[in-house]
This record gives sequence, C-alpha cells and structure tokens, in this order.
Amino acid sequence: QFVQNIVGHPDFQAGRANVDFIKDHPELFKFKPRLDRATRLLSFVGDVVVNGNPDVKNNLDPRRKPRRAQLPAFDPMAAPAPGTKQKLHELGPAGFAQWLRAEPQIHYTDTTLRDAHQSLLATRMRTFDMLKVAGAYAQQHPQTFSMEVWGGATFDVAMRFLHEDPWERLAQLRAAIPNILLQMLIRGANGVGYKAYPDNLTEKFVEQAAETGIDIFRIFDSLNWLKGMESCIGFVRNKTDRLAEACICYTGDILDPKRTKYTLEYYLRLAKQLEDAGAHILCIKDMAGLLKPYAATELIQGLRDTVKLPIHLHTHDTSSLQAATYLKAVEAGVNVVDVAIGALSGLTSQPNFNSVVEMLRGTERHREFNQHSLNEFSNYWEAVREMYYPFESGLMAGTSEVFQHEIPGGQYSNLRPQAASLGLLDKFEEVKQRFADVNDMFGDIVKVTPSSKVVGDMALFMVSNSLAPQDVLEKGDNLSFPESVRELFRGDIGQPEGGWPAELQKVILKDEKPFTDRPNEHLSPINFKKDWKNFQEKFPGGKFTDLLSYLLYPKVFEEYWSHRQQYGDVSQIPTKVFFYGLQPGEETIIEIARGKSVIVRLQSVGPLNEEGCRTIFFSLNGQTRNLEVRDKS
Ligand code: 3PY
Ligand code: ZN
Repeated sequence: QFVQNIVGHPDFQAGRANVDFIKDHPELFKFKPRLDRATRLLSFVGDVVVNGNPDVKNNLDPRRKPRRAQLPAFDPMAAPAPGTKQKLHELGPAGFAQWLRAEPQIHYTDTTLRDAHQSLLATRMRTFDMLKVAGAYAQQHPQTFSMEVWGGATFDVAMRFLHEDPWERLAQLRAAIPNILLQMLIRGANGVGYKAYPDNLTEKFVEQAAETGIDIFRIFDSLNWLKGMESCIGFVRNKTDRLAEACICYTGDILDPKRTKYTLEYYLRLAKQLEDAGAHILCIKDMAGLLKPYAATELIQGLRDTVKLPIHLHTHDTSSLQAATYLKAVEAGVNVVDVAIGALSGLTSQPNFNSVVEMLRGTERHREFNQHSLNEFSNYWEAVREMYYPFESGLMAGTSEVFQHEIPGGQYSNLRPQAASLGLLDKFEEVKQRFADVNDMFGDIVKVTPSSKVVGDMALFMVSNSLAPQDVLEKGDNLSFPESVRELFRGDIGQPEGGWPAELQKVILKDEKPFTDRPNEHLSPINFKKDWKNFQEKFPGGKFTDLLSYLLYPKVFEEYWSHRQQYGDVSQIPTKVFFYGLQPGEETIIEIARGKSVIVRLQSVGPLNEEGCRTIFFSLNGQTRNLEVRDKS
C-alpha cells in the first residue's frame, strides 16, 4: 500500500519527487484498512441485496424460483481413468493426429462449458457451476475426446460481467479434469478479441494458454483468410507441444448451384492450404448451422480425399436439423463431432450429446457412454440453467429462417439484447432481414466473430436509421457509418474471398485508404519487459496472465481489477446469490478459501439513512456482522 501511495502520487508521477518527498507527505503513511476476505465478499452480497446485480436487475421475473441442482453421482475418492490427455502425451501431436484419423469409432467434443452457454445464455455461465461437476464429469466420461472450455467470447465476458479471472477458470478446470483434452476457440490474428493484435501478443497468449491447460487450439479467421490463421497455427506448432486445429468456416450451401462463391472446391482448396500451413486437425466450423445433411456427405468425403488430417465437425442446431447432418457426417467418415449436454443443447447451441450417442447405438461407429450418467449431468444443467433465465435468447423453436439470415448461433443470443438496448426489439424481424441484406451488400462474406458482429452492427444501424440497402449507396456520402464497419472495410480484420465491393468501400471509407496486407503488420510489437514493469507498478500483485488480459482488454481489465480489489474473488459466491442476493432469513455457504467455508445469513436490511446508505445485518458463522451499503436507487 505504501508503494502504491508513492507511485500513485501526482508529484511522483510528474517527476517532482526529491529527497524530502516522503518527509513532506505524511499522507503516504495513511493506509486504507484491508478488509478480510469474508467481509469483502459480504459487501458484494450486501450490494446485490440493496441495489441488485446490474447485469440482471432490469430483467427479473419474480415468478421464477430456480430449483436446487442435484449433483450427478460420482466417487470423490476415485481417480479418473486416463483419457485423450494421456494419449496426446504418449503420442505427441503428430502421432496423435494420425491415431485420430484412423479411429473407427466416432469421438465427441463436449461444448457445454463454452459454446453452449455462449450460444444460449449470452456467455454468462459462471466458473462456480462448472467446477461443481467438472471432476465428476472427468471421472464418469473419460472417453470424451475433448471439452471446449475456453476462448471465444468467454474470455472477456468472464471479466466484464462475471468479475472473474478467465485464467483462473482455466487452471481450475484443468486441475479438475486431468484426463480429457481441453480445447479453446481462438480467432487467429484477432486472438480472443475483436481486432488484430500484435503477433508477439498472440504468441505469448498461446504459450500461456498451453501452460495453463489448453491442449487443442481451434483456430479460425472470421473471413476464412489464410493469412489471418497462419501465424497462430505456427505459434501452436512451434511454441507448444499441443494440437493446432484449423478451421474452414462453412457458409452458403454447396448444394445450391446459384451460390457460386463458397463451393465444394473452395472449401477443399482452403483445407489443403491449412494442412500445408501446419494444422494437425481440420475443423469444419459451421457457426450458423448451415451445413445440411447431404452437403455434409459431399464435404466430408471430399475432405477425406483431399487432406490426411482428422476431421472435426462443429455446428449449431438453430434449424433443428443438425442431428441429421451428424448422421451423414458420421457415415462419410468424420472423426469428431461437437455436442452439448442435453439441457444445454439444441436451438442456437450444439446438437444433443445424450441423443446423438443414442442415434448411433448399435452401429459400427458407436462409442459407448453411460447414458444414465449423461442424463444426470443434463438434469444438473437443467436446474442450473433456470438461474440464468435473464440471459435466455427467447428463441423457442428451431427455425429454418437461419438459412436466409445466416446469423451464427453464438451471436444470436447477443443480437436480441443488442437490439433491445436500442429500442428495436419490436423490429427484430427487420433486423434479421437486414442482416441478410448487409451480407449481400458486403459481397456475401463469411460471418463469424468478429465479421458477424460488424454485419450485426450495420444491420442495427440501418434499422435504427430506416435505411434500405439502396439508400446506403445513394445517401452514403452523408452517412457516418459505425466505426466497426469502417474498420472492416479498411482491412482491419482481414480480406474476404474476392475482395470488398469497391463502390460500397468508397462510400464507407470516404477518403481513407484501405490496406490489403496483414493488419498485424501495422502494429508495433509489445515490449513485454517494459510493459510488465509498468503493469506491476499500476496493478501491484498482478500476475503475468493478468498483463495479457490487460493488453487484450485494457478497460475491461481495469474495471475487473478494481472490482477484485474491492470485493475479492466473487467467483466463489453461489450463482443464485451472485445474481439475486439473499432474502431476509435466507442462508448460503461461501467457500472463501480452499476447504474454508463460511455460513452467511441475511438477517435484515435497515432503512435508508441520511447519508443515503442502509445498514445490512448478516450473520457470519453465527456472529452478527453489519455493513453500510450505499443505496444507488
Ligand atoms: C466466437 O468467436 O466467439 C465464436 O463462437 C465464433 O463462432
Ligand atoms: Zn460455435
């Protein structure tokens, strides 16, 4: 604290600190008393009790009474059986890829802890609910190929809304799941962000993610631009002993003769380039769920003939057809498919793990799973999901509309609240239509984060300003387009197949010059030595992984950090209490440190006092504690 007081002092920062600096400033010795861990967590709970959790408070439904989730059966004393993690260690990445390609039975990736909740619940699943069952899952289902647990939007959402450290989440999951490969989604040169980052930052990020627990890096580019993926594939191959899984993002429809841009030949060519760039595994990333069953047959047969890599299929079940796609893909020789546990599957999430296993039972490619246990996990997640109701997307049934609008599953659950925040919820149908129009205007591009976000931004911009597609070109000179649209057309996130439509590009960029080389070439590399030193001064006690979070998301990290200083590690608070607080007389247990729990009971909330605060009476392990909480209403 003393050092903090010194370096934070304006005179010190302005270089006006002479030998008498400490003597002249007695206030440097004034320390804010550091609250103990339990009190800091209590003050968070107290704040939610008085003011609500800002992330849900405008979306509450008092009729909802989330149930207590029942944990699946497992033996806490038994070690999990060895799985793919040990196999990778034994064979090394190249040997592992060869082994996988030759596997006769189908493999499954469980996406429950990443894409499923990103696509259904706006990425809000907390580490708390994951850790409750992670160890049990590792023990009960060690034959799972991999678990997607990290990356994509989870990285920033963990800090931004859940006030959690994403690196700690990963480390904790790694410790709980020592036997199954853990995988992440990385947006190539855009890392886990929405823009290009200096290459040496992505390189450090990859190294650190591998060290913390990632085994498979699923790498994609939001425009299928090879240059956006090559360096990341190289970092995984050359700087780690983990697996580089490179993606072809699937868009359009290879069976539709009118769609001539993204043909079977296009995908096969890209797959070969990814193999040549060093990928160990090839992923078909069908982010919107557009790969229809008979198209899957053609694509997977074509890929098996074109590359020697194992093939991993990812889809979203938005249309509710994708189990049929998996059936055809399995028949055509796909090696791994992505599924989510029953209660977090379907709609904009992945197909249902429990049901897909049953679909293949009795066939040659079936892999045995304990269905009773899978259903226990599903029941657990069903009860947990009830606590996240404010984040549900509102999509009630599968929709074939997705074949028109092509909105990715992971974006759908976010686009609605984005539209709502602009007062456009009643015009959501129009937003979806504009999404499709914008895709046409942009030249039919691959739409996945971050390119899909830009298409969404443009669609919302057009609906807000009552603009039809022809208006954009006609009135474009007088329009000021969203910043993300200008960045896209400038080349900030890469180049699309066939380039940008020139006329629209001119209207959007006006006099600004676009570039066509790698956006990363325009960025100075990070000076880690200098930045680490500055970081430690600004955030004393911060870890190296915190520096990476800061470099990727400076503002989000700063807010996360100050929350952490004020309240401690809130990931320990049970989800119901985290979002909804406690009612007078209600009790909860919080594990404040490994093996050390406290029982917290809310006794009463006092009236508003003259300072605008309320006194809250808690009992902590039976002893009364009162706290002053500012009422922000
Ligand atoms: C992400 O990048 O977050 C995605 O899930 C893309 O599908
Ligand atoms: Zn996805």
